[in-house]
Amino acid sequence: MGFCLSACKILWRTKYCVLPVLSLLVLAWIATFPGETVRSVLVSSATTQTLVKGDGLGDKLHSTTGARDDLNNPPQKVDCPKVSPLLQGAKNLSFDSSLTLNDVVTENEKVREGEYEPPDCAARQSVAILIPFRKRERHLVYFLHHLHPFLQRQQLHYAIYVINQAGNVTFNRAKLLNVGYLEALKDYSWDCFILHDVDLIPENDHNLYVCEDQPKHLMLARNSSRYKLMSPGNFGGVTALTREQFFQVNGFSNSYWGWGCEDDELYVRVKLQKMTIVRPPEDVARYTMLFHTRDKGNEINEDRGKLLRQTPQIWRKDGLNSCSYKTLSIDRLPLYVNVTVDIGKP
Ligand code: UD2
Ligand code: MN
Repeated sequence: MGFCLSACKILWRTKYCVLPVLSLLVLAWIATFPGETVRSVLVSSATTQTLVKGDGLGDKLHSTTGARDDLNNPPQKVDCPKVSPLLQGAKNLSFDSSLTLNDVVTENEKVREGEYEPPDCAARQSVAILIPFRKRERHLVYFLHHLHPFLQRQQLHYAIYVINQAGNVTFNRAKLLNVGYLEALKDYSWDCFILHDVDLIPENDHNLYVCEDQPKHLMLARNSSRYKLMSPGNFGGVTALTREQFFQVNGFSNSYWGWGCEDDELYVRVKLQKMTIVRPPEDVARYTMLFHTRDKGNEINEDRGKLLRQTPQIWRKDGLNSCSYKTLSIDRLPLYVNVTVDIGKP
């Protein structure tokens, strides 16, 4: 009994030393484990922490199997083939006067807000189609009716933007296309821009609506000129420039009010940058032009020749970087994005 009492007294007096000594002993024991074992102990304790922190299924999968990525990102699509198997070649186009915009909406249920992506493969380019527009509703119905299936057969990721000039002041095709470029880039970083008159319908889907390493002129012949080849200096109607090419030339001039020469001006800008023009094969780059007379408000621009001669001096300060406008509305309609814009006046 006396021995017990004195042993207890000793333990009581040394109680502050016993705990640290015990801890040191445990640590020395862990240090004798092989490296891998220690690491796995640390990892599993971290895993446990994650599991405790998150209460969703996602967190549990992340910390245990890493399978969360598979759940959130569907399997990557393979690239679409270089030549789409859906192409049909030359086509005789028809223009049924009873066709309505609603009919075209019904025909194109897979198009959402003017945008489409091939379901089975990853498109090789993302392409924004820009249409300068005012009061050509009938032409637009035919354009959408033909272009949506045409672009889908080419297996493109694309969207159609209609840039609608508000008011009745003189039309300015070039400035509308600058606005289209700037507005479309707010939606998506498009690789390629197709600058497209609303009244030109491509006849052959081998005329590919993609960009090349040089600016491309896609319209070489049209029915209204009995398919006579356009002169090599022509750059109007339908052209394709990458995001970078269009940026490099500072877009179009904003100063071409009324009809004429804004397309020639873009050509001069391209040449000033030492770029060349590429073209599809002649038998492929054919278009049907929908009939029209000169629109009211788009009279011939009498200053066009004088302006054109000034291009080398003005291209740096007149273009995308000086394009001021007021967006009045952006309507995401089923078959196209309608950007209505006040671009000012001459
Ligand atoms: C030629 C060019 C065109 C352009 C124009 C001169 C070709 C095949 N086409 O077309 O690219 O250079 O001359 O400016 O070389 N628009 C409207 N509403 C209007 C006026 C014009 O929507 O009131 C749009 C529409 O997209 C039309 C485009 O602007 O297709 C060009 O105007 P155009 O058709 O009157 O000119 P055009 O056929 O002489
Ligand atoms: Mn025209």
